[in-house]
Amino acid sequence: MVCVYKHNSRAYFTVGPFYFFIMNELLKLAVQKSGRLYEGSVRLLKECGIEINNGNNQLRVRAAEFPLEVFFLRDDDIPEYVQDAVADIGFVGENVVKEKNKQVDIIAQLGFGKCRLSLAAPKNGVINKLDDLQHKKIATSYPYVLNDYLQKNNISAEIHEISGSVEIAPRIGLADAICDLVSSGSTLFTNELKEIETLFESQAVLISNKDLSSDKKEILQKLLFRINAVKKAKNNKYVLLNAPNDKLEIICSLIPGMKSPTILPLADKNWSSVHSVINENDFWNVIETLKMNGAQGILIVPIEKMVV
Ligand code: PRT
Ligand code: ZN
Repeated sequence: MVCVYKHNSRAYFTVGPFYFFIMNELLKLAVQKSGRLYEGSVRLLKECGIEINNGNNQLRVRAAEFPLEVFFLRDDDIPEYVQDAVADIGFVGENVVKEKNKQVDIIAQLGFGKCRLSLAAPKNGVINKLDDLQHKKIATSYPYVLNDYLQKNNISAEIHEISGSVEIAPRIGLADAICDLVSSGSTLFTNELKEIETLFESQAVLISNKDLSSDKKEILQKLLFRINAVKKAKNNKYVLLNAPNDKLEIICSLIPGMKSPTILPLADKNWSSVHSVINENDFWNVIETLKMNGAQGILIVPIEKMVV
């Protein structure tokens, strides 16, 4: 049976033991229209159970079964639109947030679009470290963050702002060095440049307007809950192994899991099956130590969602 009722001016409906808010408001999310962050943004929403169909290349699309409206924009515009409440939240590179310097809150790191902003100079030239940039010309699309970084390090250099193909600037005589995003390093390599200093590491982040209504904050919390479950699942693996009973204590201490491991008896009375969760970061060390302590038949399985 479905029941609809009101409490504190909010509408709810219940289906059996479950209850749902009836959201009148939609949270407006800005994502990149096309480019390096588009795929990751849509994939993350999908992993959160939020389907958006941008088949006709529309500017805005209503998500299915979640109170979200997605705006497709150029990444450079997203911080300003979020600051001005044209959008409530956005997925955008932290590098763009820092460069645009708008009044927005960074709520979460999203784990894709990873890169770093670095200074680079010709491979066989005289510039090998930050101090060598004194009174030199640097080409960049990041004049604000570069200027800030140079000032903090007492370097006086001439900044040339260019909007694309920064990596060719030294070769055509426009600048002595560049400041640009690097991910694999192959663009620097192809252009015979070497990295001399990293200003910061970056990845896609979730930014928010500073004055969301309480309804919108509530939707944002629901979205964050899903994003965190997806991120945790990606950082963890489910592990199943067989352990001799006299080694159970040490093996369980190596893979404590979320609360504690599950231990199930095997047909062979001297052995047990242990199930737990293992973090991606120290994965190989832990697996080697498990083996050294007698674990056998170790199976590692990906986790789709993880709610702690
Ligand atoms: O059209 P719109 O303005 O929306 O997009 P855009 O062309 O300005 O941005 P886009 O799609 O190129 O990048 C969007 C975001 O992706 C950036 O703001 C970063 O947050 C992130 N990102 C991650 C990168 C890179 N990696 C990256 N490698 N953005 C750009 N690059 C470029 C870099 O500028 C350089 O030209 O790739 C080259 C270096 O790559 P490697 O692999 O050769 O080192
Ligand atoms: Zn851009």
